[in-house]
Amino acid sequence: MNINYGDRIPNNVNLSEDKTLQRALEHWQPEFLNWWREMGPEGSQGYEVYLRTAVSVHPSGWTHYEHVKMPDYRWGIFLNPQQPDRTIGFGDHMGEAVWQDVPGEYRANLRRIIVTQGDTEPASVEQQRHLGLTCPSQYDLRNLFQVNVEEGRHLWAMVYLLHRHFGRDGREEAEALLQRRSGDANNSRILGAFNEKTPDWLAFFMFTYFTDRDGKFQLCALTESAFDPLARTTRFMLMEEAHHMYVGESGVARVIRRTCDVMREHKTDDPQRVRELGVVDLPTIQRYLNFHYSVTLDLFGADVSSNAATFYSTGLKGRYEENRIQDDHILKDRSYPVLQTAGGELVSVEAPALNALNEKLRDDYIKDTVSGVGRWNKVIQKCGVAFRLSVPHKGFNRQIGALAGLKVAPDGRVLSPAEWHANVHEWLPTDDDRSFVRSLMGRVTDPGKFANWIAPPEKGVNRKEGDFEYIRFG
Ligand code: BYC
Repeated sequence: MNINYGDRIPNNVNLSEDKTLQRALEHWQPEFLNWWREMGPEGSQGYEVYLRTAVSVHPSGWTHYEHVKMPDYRWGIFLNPQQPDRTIGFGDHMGEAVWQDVPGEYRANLRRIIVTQGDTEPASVEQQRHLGLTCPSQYDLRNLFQVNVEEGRHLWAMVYLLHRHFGRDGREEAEALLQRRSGDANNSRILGAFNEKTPDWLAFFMFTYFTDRDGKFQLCALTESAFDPLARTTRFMLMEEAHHMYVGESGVARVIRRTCDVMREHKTDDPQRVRELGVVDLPTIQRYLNFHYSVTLDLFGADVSSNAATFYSTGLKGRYEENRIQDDHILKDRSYPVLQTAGGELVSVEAPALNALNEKLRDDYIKDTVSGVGRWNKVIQKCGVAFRLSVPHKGFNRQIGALAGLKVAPDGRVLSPAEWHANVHEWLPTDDDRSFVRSLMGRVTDPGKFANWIAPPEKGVNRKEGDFEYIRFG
């Protein structure tokens, strides 16, 4: 297979000169395309989609928009420019020069972190594979596809690191990333949330708001890494992550706005009546929020984790905004609060700070998340509706860590299994909620038209006018 490297694979890693990398990619790229055809957006291969392609790390490298068939998308490999004299900012190697190659003793752990990160990217494309069939508009369909191709690029980013720095086992891991499948009982994706279905567009917007935000925090922690190629790659990925979270936040806001407009117009706050009017009632939105939030909290790992301590001490993974934190960046004699149960209640106890780093990142995530929920509440408030959304307690519906399996109400009360089962239908989406939301999902593809259950966006992509043809269906 002949690849014109500079053109076909935009990159700043000197691909045209790197024969080893070329050989690895020549093998992997066709397999990636096979995976894309099999597991990428269903029925979309012939569409020409108005997509943004990253063509350089310069800020103007982002302004490249054109109609392109997705299998022809130019998945590129970009690392943010190397910062001369960068030193390690935390852990046992603090103050030493960052590494351009993988130290032998940290190879297994680094590979594991890169593989875990890489695995989430194709997983999310698989989860979102059927959504295009029920898109609420061309604008939204285009955003879905943009998210999908960028997750594909994030996979490339991790595969580049595996191919370039991990030899044969890196190549094997890169292949395995194309073989696991979201939700497959025999060969599932690594982390729990990436094996859940994304069955409808409300779930998609919640996923991009909540779960892509886990991406933001995990990537931020990896931008601190002593392994400089990982730090520089993840720094660049964060630019794309920001767009995904925007799709989520604005998507949910538009669903809320439409619901509130209909409630006001028909002077009703009865969820059943609201449903009859063809929009998503606010309690159902709250239940979706509870689900996606709690499933995403699990992605941060166990509250007390020796893996997390090792990753930090050895310099592989830092904290969110490490250099803004005022402490010794070694954390050996510090503590951090985590939750436990005692006497049927959740209580806060101090754990060694090094072991509690997953919990610290989860807490940083929670702060960031809550502010966006506040912005959704402003939309509701502006419409004069009394309802308010909120995030449930950190212990609600957890499956990973010390709180796993505990029955905790959204307000933090520890419940008996019987109390939980009697009330869970008010807190998590029921089969009925999901089939109602599914029943709203038609397919709207006329330029400038939107499904009844969602308000139009405030502005078009790349300042395009409302009836712009984002997709040429061919
Ligand atoms: N599901 O010591 P612990 C994104 C396992 S999202 C299933 O706490 P550790 C994106 C764990 O593997 C960001 N299993 O684990 C978003 C371990 O297994 P072993 C993705 C889980 O190592 C949207 C055991 O439980 N990036 O980019 O601290 C669209 C003990 O746990 C889960 C990263 O995650 C789970 N949720 O793990 C597209 C960054 N959690 O060793 C993309 C890389 C834990 O006992 N990953 N386990 O067999 C890491 O830094 C860490 O591995 C984790 C925490 C954050 C996942």
